[in-house]
Amino acid sequence: MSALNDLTEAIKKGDRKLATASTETELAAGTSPNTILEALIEGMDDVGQRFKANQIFVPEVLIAARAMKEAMAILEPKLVEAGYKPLATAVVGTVEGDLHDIGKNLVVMMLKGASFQVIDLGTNVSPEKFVEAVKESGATVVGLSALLTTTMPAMKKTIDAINEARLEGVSVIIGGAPVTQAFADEVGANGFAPDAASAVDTVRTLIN
Ligand code: B1M
Repeated sequence: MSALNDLTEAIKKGDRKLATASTETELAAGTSPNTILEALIEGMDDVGQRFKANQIFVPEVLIAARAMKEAMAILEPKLVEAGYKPLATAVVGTVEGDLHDIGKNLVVMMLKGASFQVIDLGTNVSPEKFVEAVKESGATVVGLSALLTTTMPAMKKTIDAINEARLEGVSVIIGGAPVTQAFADEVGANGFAPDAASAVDTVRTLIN
């Protein structure tokens, strides 16, 4: 099997040693950083699809994401040298009053794995902080996560703040266990996703 196939398989299996060794082998062989990135993304896409289909669960996704992260740490400087541009920049966080971050972290990992630059604001993020981060970074995507019914209104507050700040060309996607498409429509979000893999699909649609 070629090292590029090894790379995709390493991410699918969450084998960080194979992921980092194959990345180094490919770089040493002169393979372009973009080609290596595509192989990594192919692995992560597969993980996302199997997660969506309930064939694998959160621990497997976290293990795959860790392998991806370690391979990316080797690849990133080479991508920068090669003038690589991420698909888009996304600002992601859990809304004000809410400290749950496991689902949000999965969304962040999946987006990174799909070639997005992600600014992770963490948890308990105020509307003002989201607006400030978008202004500073020029992000075109904002991802909001909420796990509590009591913090769902903070999603609307954040969307209202983004609209009031007249941030041009910014799409907002929301998600989290109590969040539904109907709620997303009600609060004026541009997109909703029930899980982290679907979040990547939705964001890809929003930026096109
Ligand atoms: Co809390 N908690 N919790 N909790 N907690 C829930 C959410 C709850 C349902 C438990 C219950 O009562 N059955 C309940 C909410 C009830 C409600 O609102 N109706 C609850 C409560 C009440 C509370 C406290 C108020 C408890 C208390 O102190 N009395 C308190 C609140 C603290 C606060 O936030 N201010 C609290 C605290 C905590 C812990 C700190 C102990 C811990 C969080 C640790 C952490 O996140 N670092 C915790 C946990 C772990 C849970 C449960 C058990 C698990 C949540 C989780 O991580 N799920 C949860 C009960 C449950 O769900 N079984 C519960 C796994 C995660 C992968 O799923 O986050 O849904 P999820 O993410 C999914 C999708 O929703 C989606 O993709 C992810 C992966 O596919 N998704 C997005 C998420 N964000 C997205 C964003 C997107 C798109 C998709 O686009 C941007």
